[in-house]
Amino acid sequence: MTGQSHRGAVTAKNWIVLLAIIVVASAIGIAFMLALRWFPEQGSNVAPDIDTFWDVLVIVSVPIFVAVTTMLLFSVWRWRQRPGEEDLDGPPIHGSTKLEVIWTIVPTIIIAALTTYAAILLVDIQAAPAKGTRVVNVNGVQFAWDFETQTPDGPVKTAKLYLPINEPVKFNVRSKDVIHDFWVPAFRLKVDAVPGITTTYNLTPTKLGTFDVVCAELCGLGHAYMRQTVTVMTRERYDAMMARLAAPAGTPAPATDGAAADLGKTMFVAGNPATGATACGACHTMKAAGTTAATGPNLDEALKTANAAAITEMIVDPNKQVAAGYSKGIMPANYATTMTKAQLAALVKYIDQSVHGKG
Ligand code: HEC
Ligand SMILES: [Cu+2]
Repeated sequence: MTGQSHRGAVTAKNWIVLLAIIVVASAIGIAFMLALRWFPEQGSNVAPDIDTFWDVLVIVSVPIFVAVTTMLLFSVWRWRQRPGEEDLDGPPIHGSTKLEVIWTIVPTIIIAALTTYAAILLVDIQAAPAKGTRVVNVNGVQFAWDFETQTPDGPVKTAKLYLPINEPVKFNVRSKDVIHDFWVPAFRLKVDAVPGITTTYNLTPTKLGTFDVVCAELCGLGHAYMRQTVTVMTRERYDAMMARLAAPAGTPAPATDGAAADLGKTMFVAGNPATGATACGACHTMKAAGTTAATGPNLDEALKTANAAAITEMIVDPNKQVAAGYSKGIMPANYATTMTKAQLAALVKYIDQSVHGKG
């Protein structure tokens, strides 16, 4: 048996209360959302525009969320089933063309307006860079970025990104293997690094300091280690830095044994940012170096019986023999080119001594 449950129409008083709730809750919601610090400091010329865009999205979407939630809760409360109404049915509804037109057109206008705003903003901040803009080639590879900057002394390859403040820069982003995504949160812009094509964006760093560079596309087991830094410096410091990095290789080899051990440890713990050699300690545990990472084998155990020659081979050609239980392709295979012979020798000597307790 069916019957009808009537609760009476929504009164003008109901509407006033509902509207008041929506207005007050929206105001509180917007104030709260705008007070939160969503982003890191603004490090580029485009950051303020993008943060403003975010604020606009917050201001538009909070009232919609609040209104929908309020009406939903009101309906659940108002038309809830009461004892004895288990077999009743609501009055039949035949739709309302007027309502349907409104709830199609209003969201369409809101979305179209926001999309237009976003498109104009994007075109605006990605206007073609002026001629002569500094170009940095950004290369993604599992699992590191390297940066190649043209300088008067030739190209300089670094694992840390260096930029002068208040000078526009264009990034040419490429990948050598899978899809990565070049992102400096403080700069706000990001773009995929796609094998086979070059993607770009340009901006002007506006804040001195060191900021994170991260990969924003899950690219394999070492994805989380794909974190480097960008240092924005004054033009004078930048020029001096580039001139130093562009100096021909073959920096004087350390003279004494003590210095060689220091160099070996430095290579292990810090790698060689200037050439893109990732620090071993980022992935390996080795007691003497004080590192505890577990992406690769614990070297104290893995190298118990290995001699210097074997260690050298495992470093320069890690895919020749992959350690049991680990995947191929995580350990960088570029150490033969990112380290000088002297650095490699010092590193191997340091590891050999460390794991065999001769340190
Ligand atoms: C991104 C992470 C990562 C970095 C950086 C890294 N490795 Fe590895 N390494 C691995 C993984 C994973 C394996 C195991 C798979 C393999 O053998 O290729 C491995 C294997 C090894 C092995 C062989 C161990 C065995 O049991 O056979 C040695 C030796 C080694 N790494 C030394 C180094 C040294 C020295 C450096 C720095 C120059 C370094 N690794 C940098 C991840 C890394
Ligand atoms: Cu990546």
